[in-house]
Amino acid sequence: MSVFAAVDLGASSGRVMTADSATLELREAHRFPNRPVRVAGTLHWDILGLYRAVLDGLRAARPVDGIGVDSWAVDYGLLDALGSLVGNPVHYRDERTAGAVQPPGLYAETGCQFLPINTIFQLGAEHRPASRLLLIPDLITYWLTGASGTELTNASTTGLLDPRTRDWSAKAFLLIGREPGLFAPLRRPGDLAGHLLPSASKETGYSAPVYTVGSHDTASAVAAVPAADENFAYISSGTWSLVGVELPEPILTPEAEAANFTNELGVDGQIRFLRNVMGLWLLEECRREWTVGLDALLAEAATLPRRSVVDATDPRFLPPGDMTARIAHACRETDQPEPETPAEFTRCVLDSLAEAYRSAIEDAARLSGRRVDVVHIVGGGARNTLLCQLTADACELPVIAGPIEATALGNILVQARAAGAIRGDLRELVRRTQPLRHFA
Ligand code: LFR
Repeated sequence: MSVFAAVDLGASSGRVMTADSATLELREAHRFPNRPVRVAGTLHWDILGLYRAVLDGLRAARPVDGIGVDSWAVDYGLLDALGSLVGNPVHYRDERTAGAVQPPGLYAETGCQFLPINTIFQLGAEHRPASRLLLIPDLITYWLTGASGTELTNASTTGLLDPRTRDWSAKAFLLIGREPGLFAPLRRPGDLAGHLLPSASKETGYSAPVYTVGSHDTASAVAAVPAADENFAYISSGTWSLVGVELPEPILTPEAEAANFTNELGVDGQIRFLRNVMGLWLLEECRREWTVGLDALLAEAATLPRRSVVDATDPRFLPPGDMTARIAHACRETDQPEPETPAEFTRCVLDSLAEAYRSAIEDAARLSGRRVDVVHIVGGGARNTLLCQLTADACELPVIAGPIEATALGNILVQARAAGAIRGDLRELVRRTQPLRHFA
């Protein structure tokens, strides 16, 4: 039996989780907040604080047989010729990309849904000179091991990769006047990234191999969806909700572009054909204005009727701050009653999410021809009983909720398979070992 540690950095919190290859029972070694910092008008990630917390978490995890790192996508750190960090990574919610527009022809090349946060648009607004760019999980892996690479699933969110060749798109790089050599060489989930450097081992108290995993958190989460066959839709529900189907090949048609669907790579080369929905970010941001606890809010929201629904894919909800005012404004604009109490806002957010899920699943099925018999909700949102039920009602499909820590589990499964500690169908292992809840 071997034990593996997943470093999973989310937009509002990070965690180090462990599981052994026999039971796949997840244990939390360390959980820590991830609080962005605005400096001189720019919103940054506190990357060194996060790295400190990763080391603390790995020490708390005790000796493990492998480590893998995943995080949110699209963001990066820049290094100089000596490998030192150039400035602090900028948060994708910073306004520097607010004016971004999709160049014609780009979608047919990269299959990336137009979102101003995409790396390609961030690079358009980037003025710091650098020799090398490392995506966030690759940067943490670099600090742990000294080895640099660009993990493929995360590379597919940059807007610079061609999902057909699974390699960089020369055309996309030409558009922004950069060279693919800015990125470290591509590596794949399951590759050995390296071993903990002596300086890192000193902090953790042990040495261990570091594996490349689906370093895009959504790739790891969808790897741990307990689907029994291909006729399913998934909702990876956390700060964002990523909603779609899994396909063997990308869809790069004008119809897919118009429907704002993206083609991201999965851990075994699958395509995640999905739409980004704002997700529980809407509620997290509202809650920063209130003092009521989440359980009380959800209990009261469950007693309320559905009243107003806003478009939970609207980029106006992207930046932080004033969320209740923005939601109320969106209701007013569409002649719907404005929520007034925290419970009413909560109900409006959850109904809006359920509605956005229904629309994304219908569009995914229509555009791909894939039949959807069941909806899997994984991630933190799988804990939210009201959201799961509203989703089942809106989609008129059965919903299976869980695992809640799908990302950490997907991360560990890929390491364990690479190390030869587990074999066979990863999803079958998830079905056999993880608690799931059913909604109809
Ligand atoms: C989810 C996620 C999404 C990505 C967004 C921004 O945590 O990784 O897949 O679109 O964050 O990076």
